[in-house]
Amino acid sequence: MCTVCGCAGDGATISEAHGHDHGHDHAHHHDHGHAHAHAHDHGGAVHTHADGTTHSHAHSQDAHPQDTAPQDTAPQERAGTLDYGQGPARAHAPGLSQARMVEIETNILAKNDGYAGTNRARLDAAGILALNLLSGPGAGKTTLLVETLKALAGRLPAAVIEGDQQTDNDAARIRAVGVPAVQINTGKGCHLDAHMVGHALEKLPLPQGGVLFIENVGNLVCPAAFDLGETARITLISVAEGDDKPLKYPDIFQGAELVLITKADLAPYVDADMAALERNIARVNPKAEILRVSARGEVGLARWLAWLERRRASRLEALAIAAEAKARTLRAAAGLLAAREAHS
Ligand SMILES: Nc1nc2c(ncn2[C@@H]2O[C@H](COP(=O)(O)OP(=O)(O)O)[C@@H](O)[C@H]2O)c(=O)[nH]1
Ligand SMILES: [Mg+2]
Repeated sequence: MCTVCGCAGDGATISEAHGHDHGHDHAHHHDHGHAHAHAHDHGGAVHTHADGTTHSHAHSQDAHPQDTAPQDTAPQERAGTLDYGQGPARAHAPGLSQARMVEIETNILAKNDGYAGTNRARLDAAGILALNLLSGPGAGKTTLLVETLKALAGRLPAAVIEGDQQTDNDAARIRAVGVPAVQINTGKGCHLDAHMVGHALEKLPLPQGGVLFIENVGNLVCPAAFDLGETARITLISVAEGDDKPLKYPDIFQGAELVLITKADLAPYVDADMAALERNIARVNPKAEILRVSARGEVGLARWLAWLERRRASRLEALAIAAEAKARTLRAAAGLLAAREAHS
């Protein structure tokens, strides 16, 4: 995953929910282990930091002799394929041993999980259904969101966090339909992480009892590894991407509760084999629900909206059950205390 590209959100900036600009970006330092990743990844690569400073690292492998473990980094070879995904890290980076990659990953993900837990607690407290939308670039996430938000207007509260490497185009598209949106620019980063989302949550009017859509950076690989504190993941794949993509990029499909096959209107023009695509999604994730949708001509839009309403209802019900259980525990504790006092 991201130990390969070293991306850990350096240079990320976060915009205001209503697009107000204070004349500068809000840059945040992200303390989740990238110091390690930077010290060892891309020898000589230039890094831009949150404070705008830029510097390059030009470490030779000699400086970190413990990182070189040729037996670890050799790919498995079979029938014309060099497979770099078989070691403990299931990835490869020049000059890094598998053990070091696992250590870096574990550090980054443990810190991320801490922030994700904080986000989750906040979203639980506000009764929010938070959906992490994942896809390759251009699968139609923002277009579907715009159509969805228009349809939901006045029915349930919503807000959006947008993730892209650069520009606030997508947040502007969301704000144009009257829904608050915060844009996160990840700079060289290829995914959102829970720390960035935590900052974005501070800038949003939280849609109490409603839905928070988090549009992740368009990328079928890295975003899969990062828990943002979401309630559920939705993976989108357009009919034009090829029916074998779930097999080629399984991670992004495996964690999804729902897979949306987008741009269904284009299926006849791109020779899409919908049955094969659905079969391949089911092979990597048999539990995922699959819906075909189009933002043109409204194919499947009603079923998608019904899924959203259902999911929001089940989310609120689950939170209510948890709150009742907690209330029972508190009452039992109070009863126990009262009984003890009566005895003493
Ligand atoms: N024909 C068709 N085009 C779509 C559909 N959804 C999105 N697009 C187009 O696909 C391109 C990428 O869409 P966008 O929403 O920006 O994708 P994102 O990168 O996943 O947010 C744009 O040119 C959209 O107009 C759809 O359902 N049908
Ligand atoms: Mg988009």
